[in-house]
Amino acid sequence: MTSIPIRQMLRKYFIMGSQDCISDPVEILEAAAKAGITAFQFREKGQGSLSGEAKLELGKQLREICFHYDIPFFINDDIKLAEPLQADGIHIGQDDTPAAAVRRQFPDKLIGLSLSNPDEVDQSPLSLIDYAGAGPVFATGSKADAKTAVGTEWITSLRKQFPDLPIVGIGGITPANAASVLEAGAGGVAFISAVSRAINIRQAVQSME
Ligand code: TZP
Ligand code: MG
Repeated sequence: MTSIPIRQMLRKYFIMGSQDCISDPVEILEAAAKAGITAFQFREKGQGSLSGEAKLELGKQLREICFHYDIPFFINDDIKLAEPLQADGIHIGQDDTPAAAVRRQFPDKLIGLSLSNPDEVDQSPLSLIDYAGAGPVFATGSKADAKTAVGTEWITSLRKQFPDLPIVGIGGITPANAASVLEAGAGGVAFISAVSRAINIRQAVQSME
């Protein structure tokens, strides 16, 4: 289990599965790790994604890289992989296993929850989670069922309502707009395509500020 403080790990949070990658996911994660990402989420999901044994095998390779570079490893949704992949945390959406059940099953793991609008905030047990993923801040092409982009105003509003909640912005975040997400009050930025499809991964990660 990682001892890195949650706020530090949210700073540059890379999310990816093989479906997001323009080349070998293992090489992409290795390059992103060397360039300074602060957390990784394995999100093998959507069109073209792996399942079953192939998903587990890729997860193990990505997990090894995170161990090597001391980068906290999160699993998206698929809580049955949390133990086999020795995940530090689990990220869930509003339609996944409820946070209360995840917390019961994994008292010692970190839990992240997606928050896209005030109704979701009202129905979410925020005291049980470790951080909120707020967005999509900008339009995204990486999630087929993404909700409407909510802008940096959503970050501002969450920050005002919950001054102590660790928040990471997600959705359409690039080196060109990351600063606006941080200035709105997010503790960090989460991104898929800006790095998984980057020509220069090092430059993309380093300029997320
Ligand atoms: N949740 C909200 S937007 C999104 C997820 C998983 C996709 C983010 O991908 P990108 O490529 O950084 O827009
Ligand atoms: Mg989900």
